[in-house]
Amino acid sequence: MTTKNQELTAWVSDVAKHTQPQKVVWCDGSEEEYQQIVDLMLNDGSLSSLNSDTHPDCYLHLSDPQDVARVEHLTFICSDDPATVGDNNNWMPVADAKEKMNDLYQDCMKGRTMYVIPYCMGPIDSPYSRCGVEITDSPYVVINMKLMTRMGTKALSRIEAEGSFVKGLHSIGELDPDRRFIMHFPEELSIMSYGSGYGGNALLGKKCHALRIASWQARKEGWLAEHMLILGLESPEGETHYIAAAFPSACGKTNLAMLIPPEKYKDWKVWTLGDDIAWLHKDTTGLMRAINPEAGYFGVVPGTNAKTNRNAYDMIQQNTIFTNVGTTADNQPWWEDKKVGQPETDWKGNDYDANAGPAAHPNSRFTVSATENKAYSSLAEAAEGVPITAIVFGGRRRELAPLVYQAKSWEHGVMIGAGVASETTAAATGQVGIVRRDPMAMKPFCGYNFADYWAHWLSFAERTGTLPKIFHVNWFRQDDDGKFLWPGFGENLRVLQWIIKRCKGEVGANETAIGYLPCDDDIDIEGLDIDPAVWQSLITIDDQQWRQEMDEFGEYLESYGDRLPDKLREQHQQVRAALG
Ligand code: GTP
Ligand code: SPV
Ligand code: MN
Repeated sequence: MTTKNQELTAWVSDVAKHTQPQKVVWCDGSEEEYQQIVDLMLNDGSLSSLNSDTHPDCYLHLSDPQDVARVEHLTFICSDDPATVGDNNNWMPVADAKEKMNDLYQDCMKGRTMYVIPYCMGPIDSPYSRCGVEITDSPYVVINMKLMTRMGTKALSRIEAEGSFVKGLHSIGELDPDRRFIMHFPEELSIMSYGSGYGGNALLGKKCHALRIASWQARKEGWLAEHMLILGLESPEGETHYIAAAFPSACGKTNLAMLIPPEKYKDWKVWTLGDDIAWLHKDTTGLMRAINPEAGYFGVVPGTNAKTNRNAYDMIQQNTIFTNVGTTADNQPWWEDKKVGQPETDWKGNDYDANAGPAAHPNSRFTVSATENKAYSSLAEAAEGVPITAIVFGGRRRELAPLVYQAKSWEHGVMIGAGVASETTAAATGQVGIVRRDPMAMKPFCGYNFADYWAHWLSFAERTGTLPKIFHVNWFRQDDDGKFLWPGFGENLRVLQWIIKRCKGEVGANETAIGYLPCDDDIDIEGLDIDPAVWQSLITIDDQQWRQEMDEFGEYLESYGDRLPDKLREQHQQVRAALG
């Protein structure tokens, strides 16, 4: 296969000259091609089959033990203007980055196959979708891109019709952490990634394209590219409201997007539109609409069981690629908190030894097409996306942040989003469990200066009068023994119900300095084993703790200097003053 697009032809030929692959394969995205590459990987041992009776068409890939998560310290935004990139990113001048990468790429595909993967982020016929081409020497990337994106012939046709596309060059190199970089060149819509085969480092359509590059484009063009799930909440009367929610990595997006209502609310339904990324556009009537640029899920495996997330659990019984989980004696995948079976091997392929750490890596993942999800919304494929009623921010905070609260205005909501802080997780390399600032859950993903990003968010207030209402949630409050105070998972429906009632003006609230909190009886907790004192602590705030939080947040905001939008500073000052 070749293409009519001359820019693409020239780029592929230049890359091949530079990297010297044994052969070049243009991917068509067909099932046959997927199966061929799976077979090839089964032969060379980079993939193994799982139990075909219990898990038909499921495979296991064990990545290099030093290559199991995103590497934020090796991820750069390259532009000649460091101020545009901002202190929230690692920065490198374009020429330096190119020189470094071109050295690494020299002859790096010798003896390997170079795959050319045209892909479309978003429904193939949506005006909001954007295309890209990833060149990679990793067959693992090809099969993951097949499940995660609309990949192949149709995407290539759209590229030929449109002309423009994001160029992503990827090589696993030697998988040497000292020769590993993920570079972004937003001005020329290109990505260069070397030395990792893992998730967000290697599946370039995901975080590199759909967030870092797209956020840059979105600012220029007047839309938003966000680290958000999208769900539809359908009431027993058949009314559906769409919610977009931003939580940091491994903080519950997949789980909320696939929520199964508890028994008491079995007439309610949650539909999944997306579990990780949302592109938000204001339509011609002033409504904010969302599409999910992805077509599959790259989800956290540990913790997934028939109780916490039945939909996800069922979804990954077939047609799934598992990365870095353990296996049972009869070759079923196994992970911590699966609740059934016993591990025989661990994620490094060794015999399981409880003293040597978990069987599944804490950031082990499943890759599966969205169409395997029973709760996949029919509107997920709609070219025009869905209208968003509420935007929800959240984080993993063992104290401070109440279960839920509502912003008093759009501007106040932007400040709440900018104030998101969360305990770090295994999704990125580095220490786990330390609270860090993660504005809008975009710290690792915003492709430009956060101060300009907040100004862009604020600008939506002038674009339309019918913006979504903004909320903040925290499912992760703990007692002194580390026990979660809120049951979470399916029971989070009760909080979503309050959010929608607030949006419809059907319920009052308790006005506090930080926003509107639920009144005592307005969230139904019947049937939950929650002590009344604990419930009170979940729906009230500690002024002293919040004064300290707002002081720290204020210092963080001021670190952005003159670029910080005045409106954000004013919002912060108002809340701080109201706390006394
Ligand atoms: P990324 O894919 O990394 O962006 O993560 P995500 O936000 O989709 O996170 P995910 O839903 O996969 O959840 C990560 C971890 O949080 C899993 O181990 C879940 O079991 C756990 N989790 C999710 N929701 C809840 C909840 O409501 N309460 C508690 N206690 N844990 C939860
Ligand atoms: C995240 O880390 O937020 C993920 C996984 O969703 S990755 O694709 O590796 O970025
Ligand atoms: Mn994510």
